Amino acid sequence: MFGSQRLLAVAAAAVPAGERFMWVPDSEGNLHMVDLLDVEPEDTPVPFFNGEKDVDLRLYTQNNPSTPEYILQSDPSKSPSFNPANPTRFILHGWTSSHKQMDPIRQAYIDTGKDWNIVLVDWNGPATSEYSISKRNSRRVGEYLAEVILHLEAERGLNLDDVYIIGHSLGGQASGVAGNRLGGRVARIVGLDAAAPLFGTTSLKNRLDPTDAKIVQGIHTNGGLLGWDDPLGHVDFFPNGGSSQSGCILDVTGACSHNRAPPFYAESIINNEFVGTLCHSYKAYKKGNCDHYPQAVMGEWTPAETAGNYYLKTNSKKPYGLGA
Ligand SMILES: [Ca+2]
Repeated sequence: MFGSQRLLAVAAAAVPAGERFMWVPDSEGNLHMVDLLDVEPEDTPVPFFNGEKDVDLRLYTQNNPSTPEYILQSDPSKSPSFNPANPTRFILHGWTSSHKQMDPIRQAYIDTGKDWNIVLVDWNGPATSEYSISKRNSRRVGEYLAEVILHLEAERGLNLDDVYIIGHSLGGQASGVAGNRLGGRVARIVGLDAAAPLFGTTSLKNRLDPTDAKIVQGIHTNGGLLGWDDPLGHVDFFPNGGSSQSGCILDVTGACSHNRAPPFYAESIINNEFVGTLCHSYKAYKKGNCDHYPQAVMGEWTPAETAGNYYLKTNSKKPYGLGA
């Protein structure tokens, strides 16, 4: 980051909440000014959006662990390894990113040795616009994903009881849109620090909330800045309090903390030592006031009946999980 940008970042961080502009870092760490009042009517059409062209659905299985097949509604022969008998996971990246950001999650599923349909949803083109435009595009990505899931259900035997949608940042909000258009029938949606900027006035139809799946889990790592602060699911996890992550030094833009959520999830798949404790605040959790309350693991293996707000601490580097 250039020196002047760093100064601006510090200045932006010093601006009290409620101001009009904020700086949002892209996947390269460059800062972009976002006008928080630049909110279009919610259902503004998205011109030139072509789901099959703009969104790649990259399927990986134990047959093709690292070379994708592409799920196309128009040509099922491109994804012969899809097996409806296996659990399916759709994984969405965030703003200015690509499937590469979420590849460690693919690897973790493969490393379990179990059979899965792992689908990395790459929407890099629509994600790489001005933030407000990408925010609007993310709604269409969610709608397109819902169309594809309906197609897979009708034509290829996909069972929505075996489907999780996992999305980071803008991809987390897009996951909620997909779930909404599917009538909340998907088994689980996980919002990995689901995006906050410009979503403050967005209706529940177009952002992640508990009606979007049978179980919605929120994992909050930069709540109050780049990520959604309040609980948004049936169960919400707040690692290190949910706003600032261990080892993220001088994280004035929030990028380091925000981008911890995907590696937390990847680790949770293969080696889940993220043990949360039900509590009413991080302060109370740290004091030990909730030590006698229920515990649950965060991420892929959270038991279905888990509900409420869970707090945990993590390491500052891999492996992040600390155990009970
Ligand atoms: Ca919703």
